[in-house]
Amino acid sequence: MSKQVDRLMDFLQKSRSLVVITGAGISTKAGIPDFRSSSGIYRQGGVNETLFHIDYFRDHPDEFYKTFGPLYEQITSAQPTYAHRFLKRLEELGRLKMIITQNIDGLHHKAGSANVIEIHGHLRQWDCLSCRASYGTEGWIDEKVKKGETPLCQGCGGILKPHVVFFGEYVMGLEKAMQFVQTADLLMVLGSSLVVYPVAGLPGYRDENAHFVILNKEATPLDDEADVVIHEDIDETLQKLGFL
Ligand code: CNA
Repeated sequence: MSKQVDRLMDFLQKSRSLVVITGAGISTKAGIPDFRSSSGIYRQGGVNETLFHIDYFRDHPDEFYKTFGPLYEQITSAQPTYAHRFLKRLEELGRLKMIITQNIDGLHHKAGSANVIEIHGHLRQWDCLSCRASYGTEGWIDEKVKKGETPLCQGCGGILKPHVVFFGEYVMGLEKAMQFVQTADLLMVLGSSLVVYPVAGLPGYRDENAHFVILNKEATPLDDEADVVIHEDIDETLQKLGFL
């Protein structure tokens, strides 16, 4: 094992209060592209940050759903990766206190993790922009969205919006996330470019004695602050630790 992996193992064995921040990179092995890496959604053409801005959604819901349909299909059929299962195991062992995820794919839930803050929301709920009614993912909503069609509220005919945080909207659970970061003796970031705020600012709230680890294929703006940085595939790194 490399020195960095040895150190990570040591931190994990000693930690009693681990908090993990996850980003799109933890789910690429499940077949869901991230946003910013070389094979990410932004490099595929046709999709950019505008599509995920709340103003665009309000003004062009049909265009949004047309582009989002195939991505939704990809996300909802994906299965948890080794890393998702690894985190669930650490929770079972009583070591992992909280996962703070930027992902909307629900894969931590699918893996069975209970302590998850989904700071950018999720796709298990749909909210009417007009009358504020909420729906779980019912068959008819699922079918429509997969076909690239706009789901409408059964009560008032308003546009249904997935319960996710678009650019230009407030994130969910930030206060709670900050509190968990402050109590961590080990803070790990898995698969995030650490450029999207406010999540990119969360590591700044860690205790000065906490260890800080970043596992991400590409460099991040916080690499210099971390005790361990490994620029490799997350699953391959975690498999070397042998917890599962
Ligand atoms: P990002 O900015 O796309 O960064 C992802 C990072 O992960 C990149 O730096 C990659 O180098 C790295 N990466 C990709 N695959 C791997 C791998 N197998 N092993 C190690 N590192 C890898 O994504 P962030 O999460 O930082 O940005 C936040 C956005 C992206 C949030 O708003 C998310 O909601 C949004 N997003 C979510 C999903 C999802 O739910 N799965 C998918 C795409 C985008």
